[in-house]
Amino acid sequence: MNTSRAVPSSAPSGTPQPAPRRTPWWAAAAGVAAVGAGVVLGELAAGLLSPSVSPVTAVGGAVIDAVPPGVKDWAISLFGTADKLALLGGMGLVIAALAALGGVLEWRRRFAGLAVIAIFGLVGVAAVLTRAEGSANAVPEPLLAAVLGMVLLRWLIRRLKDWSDADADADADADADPAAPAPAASAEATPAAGEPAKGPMGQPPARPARRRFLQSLAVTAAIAGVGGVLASTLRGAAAAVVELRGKLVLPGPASRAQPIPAGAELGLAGLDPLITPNKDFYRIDTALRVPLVDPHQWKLKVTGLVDHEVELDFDALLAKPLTERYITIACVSNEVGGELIGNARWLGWPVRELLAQAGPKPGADMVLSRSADGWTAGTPLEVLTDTRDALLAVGMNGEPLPLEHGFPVRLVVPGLYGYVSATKWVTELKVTRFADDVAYWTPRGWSERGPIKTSSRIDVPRAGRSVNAGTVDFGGVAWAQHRGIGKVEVRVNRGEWEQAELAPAISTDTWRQWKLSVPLGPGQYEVQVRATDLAGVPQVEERAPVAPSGATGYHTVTVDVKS
Ligand SMILES: Nc1nc2c(c(=O)[nH]1)N[C@H]1C(S)=C(S)[C@@H](COP(=O)(O)O)O[C@H]1N2
Ligand SMILES: [Mo]
Repeated sequence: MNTSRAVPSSAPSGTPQPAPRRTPWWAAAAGVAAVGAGVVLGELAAGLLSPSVSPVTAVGGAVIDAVPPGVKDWAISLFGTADKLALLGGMGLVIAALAALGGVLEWRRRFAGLAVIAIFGLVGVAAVLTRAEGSANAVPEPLLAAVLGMVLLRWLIRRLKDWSDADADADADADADPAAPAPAASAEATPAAGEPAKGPMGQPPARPARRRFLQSLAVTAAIAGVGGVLASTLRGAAAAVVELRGKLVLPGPASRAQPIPAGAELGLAGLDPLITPNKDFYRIDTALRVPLVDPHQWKLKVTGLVDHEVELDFDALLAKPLTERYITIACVSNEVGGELIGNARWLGWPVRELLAQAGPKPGADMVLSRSADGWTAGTPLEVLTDTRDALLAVGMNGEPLPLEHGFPVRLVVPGLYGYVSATKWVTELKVTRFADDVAYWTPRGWSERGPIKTSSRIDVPRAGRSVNAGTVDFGGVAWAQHRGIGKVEVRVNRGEWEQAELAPAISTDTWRQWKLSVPLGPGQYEVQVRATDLAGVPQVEERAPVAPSGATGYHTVTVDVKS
């Protein structure tokens, strides 16, 4: 270390020295490189230790959860299916900016930048801990990332100081007696091998210090780069499964899907399509990194309270007589008026057939389904053994399941929210009892049972849109899976409920479209919708949040009618 440390940022100088002025930029670069290397190694470690959650994906997931639904919808409408990519890109920019700031702070004041990185690490730990998919072995990664980032930043800033000090010394020499020998020939300022030796009168001793800093920066950037390549190679494994899926040809159904009755699709502009295309289908799971399951390696085990354990591989499953059904699935986290619901044509083998082979023992009342990434759902045994079309699904809208929707095999159960039934990448069905086993979300503030609540939504006119005075067309969807929708009503400005026209239903397991034309003069109106199921039970008016068992309340939109 140089003993004659000058004040680096305000070194008075007769000859203008570029380095000190550029120093904050180098400090910022040091911050970005150090944090980049840390983050990348954290991701790599996560790839090995806890494939389902990494520091970055955990923070990303936390951001997704924290963002209000309006902003989320806006981001999805802006970026479409690239919303997760946009989120990761945006996070990258924010992290880089804060890392640059950390570098400059550390340059200005020792530990200030390290504190910034430590906060990064703590945010990462907090995110990992609060993520649904978080587990104990996901905690060390953000800490490792932060510690590495801090060590690298400290190292880089020290070298940058050496360079800056050497520059300042050179300035001082230039200002002082030029014949005097250069002071403070410290180890750091000693020319390295290959560096031309400097005469006392010639080049400033800044050169080797500069080179050392730049070397260190390059090493750090290389760690980040190589780590990044490795991390993305891990991700490239996805490509192999994508290819297997692409080659897969699914058999036809032994039992065809219900025909779609004429008029089931009202064709109202702005109304969600009756059948949700796979690419638009909402995706909810705890895995920012999609589990990659090779169908040829896939096995499903039926275990627990059964007469015979059963094991099924993918070819055996495809050889079964398959059933095709339209089924609308929904997420318990769907807000009133929300989009976390979709209707698809699923192809699969009825779960009850599989359970019949296994023979559940008396006393069993729950099936704990487990996915390749360890997530679990607890479904009432009776729901999986009654006559409804609960499927071990392999196909979605005529294709193999998309990777994000559970390839190669998932559960689809009419009438229950996804978190208690729709296990994607399913690998085990354990027949058990609610008293003995607890599913993933149950200890996390969500109810043990999750029947879907009767709900309705206004899609047209879109909230906040203005429409022309005259006859205004309202339209939307209503759902009460496995009970069926019997009636949809609309009211304007809390007036009388008016019955909407209901499109024919595909089945009681699917949503139904509705529409109603209302003559409206110019002004602003509050419009509400409510549905009643086929048993005559209306949806709940009282507002309730999504936790613990699904939102209730009437979807309410404000419509501006222009003259
Ligand atoms: N393996 C796994 N399966 C899962 C989940 C999950 O986190 N992991 N989430 C469930 C939830 S909460 C819902 S709403 C549905 C959503 O299915 P989708 O993403 O195909 O729409 O998947 C269910 N299956
Ligand atoms: Mo969900």
